[in-house]
Amino acid sequence: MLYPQRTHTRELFELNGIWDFAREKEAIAYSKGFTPEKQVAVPSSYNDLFTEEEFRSWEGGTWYARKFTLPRMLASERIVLRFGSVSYRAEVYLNGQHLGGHETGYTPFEFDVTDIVSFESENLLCVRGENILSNETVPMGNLQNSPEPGQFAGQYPDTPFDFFPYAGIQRPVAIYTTCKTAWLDTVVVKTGYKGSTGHVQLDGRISGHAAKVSISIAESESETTVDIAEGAFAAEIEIANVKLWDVYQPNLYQARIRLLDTDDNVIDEYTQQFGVRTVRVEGNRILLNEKPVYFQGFGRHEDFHIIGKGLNHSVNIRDHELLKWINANSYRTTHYPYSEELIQLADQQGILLISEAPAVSINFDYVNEQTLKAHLKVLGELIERDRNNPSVIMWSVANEATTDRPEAIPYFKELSELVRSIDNTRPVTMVTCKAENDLVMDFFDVVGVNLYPGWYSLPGQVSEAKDDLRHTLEKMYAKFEKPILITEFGADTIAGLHSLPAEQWSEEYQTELVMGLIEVMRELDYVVGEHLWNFADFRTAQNFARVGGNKKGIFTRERQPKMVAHFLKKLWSQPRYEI
Ligand code: GCB
Repeated sequence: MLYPQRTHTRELFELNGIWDFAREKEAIAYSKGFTPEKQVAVPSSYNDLFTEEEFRSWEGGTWYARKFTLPRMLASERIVLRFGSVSYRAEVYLNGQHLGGHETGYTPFEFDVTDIVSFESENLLCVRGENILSNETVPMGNLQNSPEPGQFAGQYPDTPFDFFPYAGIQRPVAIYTTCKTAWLDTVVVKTGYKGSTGHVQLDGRISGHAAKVSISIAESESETTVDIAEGAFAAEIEIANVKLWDVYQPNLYQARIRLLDTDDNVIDEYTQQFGVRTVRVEGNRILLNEKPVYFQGFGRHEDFHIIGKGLNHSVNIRDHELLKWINANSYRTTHYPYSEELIQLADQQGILLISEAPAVSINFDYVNEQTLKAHLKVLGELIERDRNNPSVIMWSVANEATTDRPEAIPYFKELSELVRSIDNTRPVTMVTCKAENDLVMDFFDVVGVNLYPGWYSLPGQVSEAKDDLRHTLEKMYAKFEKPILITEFGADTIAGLHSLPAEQWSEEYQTELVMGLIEVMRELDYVVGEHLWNFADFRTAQNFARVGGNKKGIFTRERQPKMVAHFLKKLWSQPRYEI
């Protein structure tokens, strides 16, 4: 699905702002309009907007409604209604008519509403959201499970993962138009280079009737025209003196794609941005443009005061500024697909992303066929969505599943096969918390591992934690013989709490532990990166181990540095590998 844009042939406007809101408490036809309980902001999570607990922890049906008017000059166009995401599931109604639904939050969906919208009167848009998680959703929830490593059981709300289950219309809602005759549906860009010549393979699908496609790349002054056969086209383009996309050198190209009729009239126009770069694994290295890259960065969350997981450009800008300040080069979109707008920012700013499916804490005590189906669906949607973004250099299919169980083997085999069947241009990882007992690493190119010595084990014992880390990594490498990326390590830390000698929860302890563990990682040549947990403090469900959320942030939730940030900044200012 294409990201919506305004072009010479497409109009675009957003339906963000203030909507009406009500919880579904009665068996009435909300879809035809309802009496609001509250007003709500879109995009935003609804949970932290209001003062009442029953709204904050509400997981059942939520109804959103707003009216909008369409200008008559668009009456001849095809009209599409698009949602950036609604968590966890949505049913959409326009003028009382059911358009359809979408499951698994965090990925976009859209409806052709050409025959339903009115140009004579106001249109009423009603959206039913619902955030009831189960053993058949991805992520899972409401399992009433008992704790085991990697499972955050016994919390309120009952989530087996460690972040607040924010919900609502968390990303933009938009209407865009295309011409009714024909429009570009999808485009896939694959890139490579030889010497100074860039190679771009562009494959697209169209709907409707058009004769050919013209593709021009402004930066390279090239124009190619190809025919359309059975709704598809393919073009190979060369870019002389190509400027590669790289970390903090985000050279981007814009492919202007125009569908033409037999008289060369433009029916549809869309600009697809891309970067020319390659990524692959060789031996113990991940190579970006054939040069080894050492990952220094974080696991993160889309999380901020009041808006929860709602898209906020200001927070996104601040976060990327902090990443640059601290000399990080990468992050993992833990534990779900981040907004398209954030991925685009990473493209523009040259930040490497590991894009993760929302499969966190999958527990094989509860998995059934439906779980796998939901997982495959959302993983496919994520790859379709992000495959043209040069910042995305690896896929992560899951975080901390109980992959020490034999049932995990066929499940993860299927996931890895799906990824490779859609995209063979990026390495694939899975993030384990089972260390050398993991049974599914054979299916992946890079080992991702979360390890918390000095926190969940060996509390307060930095030196023992370092030995423990070394020992675990040695065992893992002996078994898997693949590059290992440390995808999480760290310590909860209350900003402003100090202690000498260092004690758990203090800034001194976080600094000593984190810097000590990094020393060990850097002794081991097969370790290809250090991703700290977490970039910033974040909201979680409630339980006795979480004091106002997870405090493992290197930055506070307000996005100010803790002590350790200054040490990381210094360490990360020197490249790990010689350039
Ligand atoms: C993990 C999880 C992450 C948690 C973190 C922690 O292993 O992947 O979601 O927040 O540990 O702080 O316990």
